[in-house]
Amino acid sequence: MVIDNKIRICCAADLHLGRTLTYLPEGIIASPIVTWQKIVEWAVSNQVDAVLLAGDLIDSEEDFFEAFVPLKEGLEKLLAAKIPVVAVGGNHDYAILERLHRSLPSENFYLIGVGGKWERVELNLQGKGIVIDGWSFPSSHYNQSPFKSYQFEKAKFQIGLIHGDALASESEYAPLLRNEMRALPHRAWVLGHCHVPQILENDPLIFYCGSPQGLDVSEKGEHGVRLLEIDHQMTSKLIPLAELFWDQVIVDVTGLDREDFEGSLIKQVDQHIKELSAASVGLRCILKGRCNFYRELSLLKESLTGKIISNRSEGHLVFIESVDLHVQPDFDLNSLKQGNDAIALLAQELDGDVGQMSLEALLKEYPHFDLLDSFDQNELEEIANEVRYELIDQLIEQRKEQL
Ligand SMILES: [Mn+2]
Repeated sequence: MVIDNKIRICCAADLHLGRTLTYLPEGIIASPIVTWQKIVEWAVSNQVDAVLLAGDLIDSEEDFFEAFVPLKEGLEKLLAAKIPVVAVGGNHDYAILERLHRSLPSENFYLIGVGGKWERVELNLQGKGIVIDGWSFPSSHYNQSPFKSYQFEKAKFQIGLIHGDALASESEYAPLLRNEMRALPHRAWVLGHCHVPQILENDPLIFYCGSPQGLDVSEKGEHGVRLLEIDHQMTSKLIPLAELFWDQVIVDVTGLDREDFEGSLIKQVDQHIKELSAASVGLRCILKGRCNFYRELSLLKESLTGKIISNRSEGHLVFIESVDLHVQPDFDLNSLKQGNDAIALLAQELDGDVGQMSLEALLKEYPHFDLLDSFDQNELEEIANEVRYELIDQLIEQRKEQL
C-alpha cells in the first residue's frame, strides 16, 4: 500500500542469470533466477513506478536459454502491472541482452545505449516526466570514460543508468570518474558492476546496486535491490531480497572442551548473524584460539563443511560453507619451558623470549608458504607462533611414540 506520493524506482544490477552458486546443501534453494523472481514479486506487490536494471543481468553469452524464460516471465508480470523496465548492458551481457531484447516483450521494456551510444527515455511516472539517460557496453572491455560522448540537455528529474568502474580512475571496464559524474546534471546515478551494494555519494546520489544474490562467500552480508525514492529530493534504501546471504564468522575455541564445541559454535554463529534480515546464511567459519582437542579439529573440518547447523525461521537455514583452521594446541607453556630441549626452546619463544630460530626459517615450515607475501609483519609473527605450536605438538607426539 503506497501511502505518500513519492515516485519509487526499484534498481538492480549484476544478477548474472545463468550462473549456478557453489554447492548448496539440500533445503536451500538460491540462485540468480530465484532472486530475479523475488525482485519481480517485490516490485509488483509494492507497486513501484519503474524498474531500472544496470547491466550484467546475464552471466555469459551461452546463457540465452537459461535466461530467456525467467526474463520473459518476469517482464510479463512487471509490464502487466504497468511497471516500465529500463536496462543497459554490462561487460558480461552487452551482446546477449540485445539478442534477448529482440525476442522479449518490447512495449515498456527499453534496452538503451546499445553500442556505447548514449540514449534517453522519458517515463511518465505519477504525472512527472522522469528522464533516464543510459549507456551500454559496446564490447567486453572499454577503457575510456563513457561520459566523453554525453551530450543531452538538462531535464528536471534526470537519472543516469550505467555499468562501469567507479572505484578506479583507470579501468578496462568503463572508468566512471566521480568528478565527471558530479559535473553532469543528473540527480542520481544507478550503477552496476561492483557486486558490493554501496552508496558512493549522496549529492548527486551515486550508488552501486550490488548483486541481488551474493554469488559466492566473498560477496558477504545483505544483498538485494535499491529502492530509489523521488519527491523534492532523491533518497534510497537497500531492500534485502537474496534467499541466501554469505558471511564470515570467527569462532573462538579457547578454553572449550570437546563436548562443548558444537554447542559453542552454534551460539557464536547465532550471535554473529542475528543482525542479518531473515534469509538462509552460508558461513565461512574461521576457528581461532587454543584448545585441547586441537588434533581432532582437522578431521572435524571435513565433516563440518556443508553441514546445516541452525534453522533461523520459516525454513531459513544456516550452513557451513567452509572451515579455516587457525587453532593452536592448549599446552601448559610454563611446564614445557623447563629444560633445554627443542620443546623447551620453542615454548620459551612462545612465552616471549628472544627466538633461537629465525622468523624466516620458521615460516618455511608453514604449509601455505607461497601465500606469505600478502601478510604484514604482525601477521607473520602470528603465523610463526602457529608454526611453533605445530612443531611442539609434533615433537611431543614423537616423544610419546618413543616411550
Ligand atoms: Mn560487470
